[in-house]
Amino acid sequence: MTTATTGNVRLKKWVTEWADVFQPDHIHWCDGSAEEYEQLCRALVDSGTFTRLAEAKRPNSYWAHSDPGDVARVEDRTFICSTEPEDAGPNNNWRDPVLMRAELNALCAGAMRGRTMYVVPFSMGPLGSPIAHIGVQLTDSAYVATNMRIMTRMGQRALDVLGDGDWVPCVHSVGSPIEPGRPDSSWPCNPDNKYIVHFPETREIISYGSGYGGNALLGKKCFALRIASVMARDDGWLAEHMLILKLTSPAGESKYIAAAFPSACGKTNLAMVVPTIEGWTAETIGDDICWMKYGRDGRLYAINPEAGFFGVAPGTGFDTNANAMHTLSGNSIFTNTALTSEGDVWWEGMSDAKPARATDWRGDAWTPESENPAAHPNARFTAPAAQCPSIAPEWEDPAGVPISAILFGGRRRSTVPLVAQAFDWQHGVFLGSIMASETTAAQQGPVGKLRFDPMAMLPFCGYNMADYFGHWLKVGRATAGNKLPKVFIVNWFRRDEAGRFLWPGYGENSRVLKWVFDRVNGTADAIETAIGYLPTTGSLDVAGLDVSDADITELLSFDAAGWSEAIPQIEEHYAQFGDSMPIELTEQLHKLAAAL
Ligand code: TSX
Ligand code: MN
Repeated sequence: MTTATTGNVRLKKWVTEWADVFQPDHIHWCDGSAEEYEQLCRALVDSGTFTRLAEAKRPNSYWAHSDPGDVARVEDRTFICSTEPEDAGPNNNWRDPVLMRAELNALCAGAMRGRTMYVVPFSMGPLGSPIAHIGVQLTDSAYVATNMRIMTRMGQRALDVLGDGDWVPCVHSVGSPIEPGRPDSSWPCNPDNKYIVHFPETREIISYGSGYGGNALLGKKCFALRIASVMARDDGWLAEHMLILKLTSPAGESKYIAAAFPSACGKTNLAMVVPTIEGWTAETIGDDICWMKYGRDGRLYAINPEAGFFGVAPGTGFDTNANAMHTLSGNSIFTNTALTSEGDVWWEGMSDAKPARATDWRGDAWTPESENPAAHPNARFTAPAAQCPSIAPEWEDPAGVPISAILFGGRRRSTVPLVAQAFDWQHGVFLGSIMASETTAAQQGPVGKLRFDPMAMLPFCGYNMADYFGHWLKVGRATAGNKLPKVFIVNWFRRDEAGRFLWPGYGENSRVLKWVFDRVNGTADAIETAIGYLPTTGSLDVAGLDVSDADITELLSFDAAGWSEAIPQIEEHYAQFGDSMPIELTEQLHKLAAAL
């Protein structure tokens, strides 16, 4: 196989040291070439991990299904190992870094026996961008190496950018050495002994026991959010769980919008939205992560640190997200979807027509009469962002794109209006810090209680969330107020008493984006309420929209009673952070309570 080379002495030493611990049979430095990708895929087909899809259906694409015990991120096995527990905060599982290192060293000893250790150099962000950062992942999973090639700029070109510089060390093992003479499993992992560990002070990641997504593709949640949030805190920038989209008006003016949503709110759908309103276009920069640094002009410039989409498949179809469907028409990897008898993939929500016969995500025979879903609810596609029809031409601009607006979205059946604008940055940080979704029967615990997910970062902030709020406030003080993005809250999920959605969502969300665009330009009307500026009925474009006036009024109403009810829950949410909570935010809460 072709191999990458580097003159980085420290990198070579680090690789040798870990090879001594893991004791792999072989070491392979990934160069990121197409030939290498093909060979890795062929090896994965031979080991039973990959099934190649029918070339006529989905060229150069593969289907994989995981161990049923390794299908999602494991938050209870995710650790932040700062020296002081207070630096991890109540939002993280803290472990002593010295003890954790000892525990991991014991686990990792010989863990790659019988396997190849892949050295995967990668850039998070366009190569050489001043907003980008380099990582190097060691992994004994060829599945991970192939996914990393889609999700990042991987291989020799990342090493060339690294030169003699610094990288974020990412160490990964599936924790399943091959005993001599024993066959390998098609999805090696260690389902009962997973560790997703972050050392924020030394900016290191060690992941053990899982081969799945966010646990194993370490550039994504572990590096680009948890470790990067710490780097951003220390160096004055923002690493956020946000999509980035470009919105262009009929007059040809473009603005860039970043938006944070908790999981299951349709972030990827919004990133690829097709506007319903005449003359407006939306293009995609990123669907999950946004790194923002100040430019010379005092504005925040954003990049998408990723090069692909690792999206939830179920619910993705031509009716809900046509751009995503086109993106994954080839050169993609599918994990825990169903495999049809015709050699294509399928999942619930992909099409109304179900395949007559399929293999479900567990590898069992499936028909439409089967009781279980064909795809796992967390089934994923891994697809190159460059294949997205709505990708903006400047998505790889090393300078990034200037952000004009930041949206914080939640899934709220009541209280939160369709859209509101924060009074200023500080108030915007307050609204982001109280983002929440109502609990449903799908979650454990009582139904209808607020589950807070500040800035959609609860599982991804690598340090104390109260300090993170403080950092957001500090970032806002670093430039002139008029250079900062305007902050908004949005909620596509308001319902009436009968449980009917009041807002059609999807492409119609472009009407909300238009109001945001016009507010940034100062051309849309609003009325001031206790929670921010709400659109006047005339200022939201509802022309040709099949929603009753009563529903629009309800969507844009200020629900004083609902907000009053939420205040004690917000107080409880803030109280968990104790004295670390920034005074500015508790003052914002007092002000809101008083105004109600
Ligand atoms: O992604 C969604 N978006 C954003 C789209 C750009 N979803 C799916 C969320 C789960 C991943 C939505 N669901 C959205 C939305 O705006 N809105 C809703 C709620 C909804 C669901 C079905 C309808 C309407 C709203 N159906 C009809 O009105 C017929
Ligand atoms: Mn995400």
